[in-house]
Amino acid sequence: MEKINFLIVGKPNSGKSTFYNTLNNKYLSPTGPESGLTKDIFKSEVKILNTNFVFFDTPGLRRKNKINDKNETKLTYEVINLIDKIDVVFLLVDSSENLTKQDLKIAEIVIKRKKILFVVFNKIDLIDDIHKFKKEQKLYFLDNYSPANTINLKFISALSIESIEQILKTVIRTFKIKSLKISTPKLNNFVRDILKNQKFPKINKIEVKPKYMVQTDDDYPRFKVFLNSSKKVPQTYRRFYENILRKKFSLIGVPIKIDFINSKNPYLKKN
Ligand SMILES: Nc1nc2c(ncn2[C@@H]2O[C@H](COP(=O)(O)OP(=O)(O)OP(=O)(O)O)[C@@H](O)[C@H]2O)c(=O)[nH]1
Ligand SMILES: [Mg+2]
Repeated sequence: MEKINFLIVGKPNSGKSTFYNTLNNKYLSPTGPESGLTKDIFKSEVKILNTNFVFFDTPGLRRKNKINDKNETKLTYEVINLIDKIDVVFLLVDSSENLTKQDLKIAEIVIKRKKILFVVFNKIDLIDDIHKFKKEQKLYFLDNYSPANTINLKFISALSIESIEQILKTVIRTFKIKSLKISTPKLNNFVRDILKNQKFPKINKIEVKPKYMVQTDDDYPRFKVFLNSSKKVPQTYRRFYENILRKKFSLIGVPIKIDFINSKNPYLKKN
């Protein structure tokens, strides 16, 4: 049976404990309007959809310069360290406040550690024009986290979630995508196809083309792509390649990494 470690983080008062209780279908972690209510990490194990979920509720993370309590500092480090041992992070944002620097800072940590990230706009019931709100947030992430396929967006009201199962199904699906292993023949069929059908961006007037690619042995989809060029590829090329690769293999909502290897690389000569 699959086991998924599921961490809820976010600023104080964003509704983490409310969401945690809803997931557990039990009032385990105290909630309330006062900020900074949760003072410890809560952990629970629940079997849902044939999956062992380990849920973690955490104290709200405040900016470092706002903390002057040793215990809070210690807990903040504990939460940040916990991210390493986690599969899925739900970063809860209070929809009635703007997305803050602190939210984005937490998101960056999760992205850097190659974890599955859901940015969850909670308290959506407090928003007047939900349609407009969703559109704006989606656009923001598309513009600032390109390709946006790294981040999953959700809009919920933790007080009255219609279907926890629906949310957890998405989580399981994304978890499976992250552990996907694509065979070398499949990857090279893909390379052959794009060589036939695609124009590649030029570097110094030369169209930079892939020759061969493999997936590495990491715990998230990571690839090595061997190129016909000896030049370091620019960010635009990386994005271009990542987009078509994600599309082809439906690598949506998960971190991926592509290492481009130039033909002058000694590794390539050896092989
Ligand atoms: N309107 C609305 N209120 C919510 C929602 N979710 C939580 N709340 C309220 O927001 C307040 C804070 O909720 P908590 O779950 O305690 O928030 P928290 O993130 O755990 O807060 P800390 O433990 O202090 O970091 C409570 O008064 C909740 O009832 C929601 O979806 N809609
Ligand atoms: Mg709490």
